[in-house]
Amino acid sequence: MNIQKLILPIFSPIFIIILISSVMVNPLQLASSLDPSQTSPSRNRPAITLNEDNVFVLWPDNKTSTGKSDIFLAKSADGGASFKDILNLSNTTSRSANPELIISGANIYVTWLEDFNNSGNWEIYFKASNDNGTTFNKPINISNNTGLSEDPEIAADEENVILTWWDNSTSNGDRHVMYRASTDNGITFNPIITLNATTGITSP
Ligand SMILES: [Ca+2]
Ligand SMILES: [Ca+2]
Repeated sequence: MNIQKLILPIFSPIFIIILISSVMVNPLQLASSLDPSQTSPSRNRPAITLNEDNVFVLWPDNKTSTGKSDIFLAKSADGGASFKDILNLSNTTSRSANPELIISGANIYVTWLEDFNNSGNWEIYFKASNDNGTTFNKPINISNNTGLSEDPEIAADEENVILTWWDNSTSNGDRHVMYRASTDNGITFNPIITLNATTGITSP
């Protein structure tokens, strides 16, 4: 067999064009892949936390009157033996997804993604309870920008609450890790800090 005949087609212009086309990212596929409802199904799962006998389970559900998902919370006060008082925490006519929660003393902190006004602009929403989940404060739009905000994570300690998420709202459209902190149990939040992986920490 003539090995040269086999090698030459690999370097032919047609083969190279096919190769480049196969590795290029289709812009439509990229846009689709940034839709949290499509790319993060594994993240769109129930979340759970507990404090002594209090167990909280959080999940997204589209069995709503609008057919658009909301974030529901179930609380058990007997170590998970029984649950009652299922609360609809988002209660919006747009999609609500990817919930996370954390407990710190009598404070329950919840974050999720909200398809703001069904616009495709996903935002990081936050809601706090300061009475062990009996009542919740009004939701806060933590990201509040026109970029795609997704994958929120939350942590808390005493009166401090911190949130991080991905966001592409910067001028060049790059995705950055965003950070926002509260020092009063989630009542108010400091300005957003953008964590830039290439130049260090910058504030918008
Ligand atoms: Ca909703
Ligand atoms: Ca946003």
